[in-house]
Amino acid sequence: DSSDITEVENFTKASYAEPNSEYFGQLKGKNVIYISLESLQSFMIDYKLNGQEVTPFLNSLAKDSNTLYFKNLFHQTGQGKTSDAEFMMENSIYPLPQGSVFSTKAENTYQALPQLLKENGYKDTAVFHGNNKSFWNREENYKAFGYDHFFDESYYNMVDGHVLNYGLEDKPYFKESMPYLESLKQPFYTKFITLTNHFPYPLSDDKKTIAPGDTGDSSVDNYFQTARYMDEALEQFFNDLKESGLYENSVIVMYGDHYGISENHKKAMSKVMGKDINDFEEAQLQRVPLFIHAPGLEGKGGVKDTYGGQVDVRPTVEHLLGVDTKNQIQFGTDLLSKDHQQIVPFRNGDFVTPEYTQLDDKVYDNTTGEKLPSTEETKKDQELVQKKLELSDKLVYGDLLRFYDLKGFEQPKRSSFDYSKDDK
Ligand code: GP9
Ligand code: MN
Repeated sequence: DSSDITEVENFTKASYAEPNSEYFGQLKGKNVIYISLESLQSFMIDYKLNGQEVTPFLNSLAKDSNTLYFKNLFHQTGQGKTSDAEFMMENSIYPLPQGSVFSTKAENTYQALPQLLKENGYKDTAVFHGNNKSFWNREENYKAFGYDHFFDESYYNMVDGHVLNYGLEDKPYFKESMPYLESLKQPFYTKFITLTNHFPYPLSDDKKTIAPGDTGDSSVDNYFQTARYMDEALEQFFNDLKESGLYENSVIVMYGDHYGISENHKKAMSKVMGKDINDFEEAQLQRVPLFIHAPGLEGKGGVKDTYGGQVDVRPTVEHLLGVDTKNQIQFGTDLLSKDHQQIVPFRNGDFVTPEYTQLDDKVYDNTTGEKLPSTEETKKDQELVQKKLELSDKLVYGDLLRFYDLKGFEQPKRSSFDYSKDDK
């Protein structure tokens, strides 16, 4: 009931982190392009396989002075995988401990980023994805989030040789997206969801431009090849954005959605990483890359070692866009703020801080990987993590945002969206 929303409101507002004045509004009015990087883990950035970079384009972006590259960002997804990551990016709320929030809670009231930005001068919102719009119940969630357009597989040429695994391959996908993107009113808010770097990482031989790994575990070995393909697709997309003129006026936010190599591949990953992958190291591998790239950063980028999670991306981006978030209900905080607290919950209640990692109530020193005794401090951090997850779940299960009156926010009307109406 409404006393529950008050509890959530008091908690989230108490953890609000003031924007960093060096960055607040730096990207005001820019087009926003999110890209979900399927299954990309941070260890791939700058990784060399047989002396060769796997993701040379992303590596170069990570070093670009117009990129904020976060190397200590962790995914916080549960069983909803890609869709859980989308949920956090746009709501700054945790996904569910069991099942997928997209599949079960699409009828909830949300105050999601696409709709929020419409209240801040954005004129069009769109998602691009080369799979069926019903996958992960996306269509229903996107209506609740305020998306005007959803270019799903019905807008692309799903022809032999271009379709693999879950849908359209990334290169034709980005290529065919360009005319739709250019048709949007500016400034726009958009999201692209890549697919090719998805388990079990198949790719036809003529599209492989790097040799596979040599661990003998085929999904790990092939992962390098599909990641390279995705990297090339992204470079092609950046070039097309430049050619269209959109690049100069856009911010491109790219994030790894979740791990690609599960804990069932520790043996192969030990070979890849050159060290024994135990539980502690497995937790460190849950880092996913976050790039915020924009010419409008005017050289204020850099590699950031701040610890954070996917729930923190929304307030970070909003503040760069000059959007005041003080009254928003959100569980994340601005990664660029000096008030950002570096305690990163995983969805199962484990957590990571810059100093230590807690897994199953066991505490590990990040420098040595050795076990440490619990202390007052670790117990306090654990309580905070539990409180966050508990209140977030209360919010979602109780559909509590329907009781929260966010000033200036207009609830999107589901019936006003028809995702089959755009010209093909
Ligand atoms: C499917 C794509 C992959 O449309 O998002 O889903 P995943 O299995 O990674 O959640
Ligand atoms: Mn995914």
